[in-house]
Amino acid sequence: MAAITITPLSPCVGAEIGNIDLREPLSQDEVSTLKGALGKYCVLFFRDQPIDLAAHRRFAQYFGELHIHVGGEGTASKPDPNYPEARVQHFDRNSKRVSGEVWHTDQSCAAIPPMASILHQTIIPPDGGGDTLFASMYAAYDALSDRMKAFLTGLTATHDGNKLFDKGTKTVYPISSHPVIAVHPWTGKKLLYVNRGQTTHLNDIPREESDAILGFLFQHIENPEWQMRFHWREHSIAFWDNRCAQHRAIWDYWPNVRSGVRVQIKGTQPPIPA
Ligand SMILES: O=C(O)CCC(=O)C(=O)O
Ligand SMILES: [Fe+2]
Repeated sequence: MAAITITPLSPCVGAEIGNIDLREPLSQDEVSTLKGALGKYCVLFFRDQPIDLAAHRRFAQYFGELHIHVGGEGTASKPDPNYPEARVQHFDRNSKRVSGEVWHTDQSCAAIPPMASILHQTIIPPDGGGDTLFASMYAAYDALSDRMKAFLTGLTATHDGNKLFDKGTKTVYPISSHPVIAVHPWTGKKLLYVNRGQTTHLNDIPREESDAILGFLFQHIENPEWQMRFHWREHSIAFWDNRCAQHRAIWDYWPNVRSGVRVQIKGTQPPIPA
């Protein structure tokens, strides 16, 4: 079979992978090409991949162990009854909310957040809705002024699952501190590591300063210059690097159905300070 192809979809983030069949095992060469592309483009997309859960799990396991969601009962997605590390993300007329409607990094409240997420959509709304936005945190960091980069370097921030997940459940959500500027362990590139979904405050500075700076950073992260919008088709897959990408789901398709399955890959270490 011809070598896999990598086609960038925007200048800063996202690439489509071609010449690959995820129903079949991958070669070591293919896996290392995908790893290189993931760290570089932050999110990889695959089209027309009608995989079952076994192939989905096998694909994820080329990159690490499978991760179990730390959100417990407080999430819009639900665990697969047989494989708790797989989450069913089914939304329809009866849904009160969907997963990921605010810009975020998946489970940054965890001491070791998941390294990556792999989402496979099986039912797509008929009206063209249900896109997902992705943003590059490398580009968001690079665009800061040298003064702001210097100020943020060495700071840590608190990430609290209570900010994002449902209140009033029995689940005790994690709370962790992570560097505001982190280094990607594969590429060595610096990135901005705070997110609207879970970051509550910058540590060791007054709350007023923290609120103002985080307010600026959240807005900065959401600048369309370093984001892209992915339009799903049936059996599309998005594989995002949860260290250098943030994402946001768009719920513009109610009362239509959108249905997918996601597995996540465990992180191997906490975010590395720059
Ligand atoms: O449904 C989507 O487009 C993404 C939802 C989300 O935030 C996630 O799967 O982590
Ligand atoms: Fe998410």
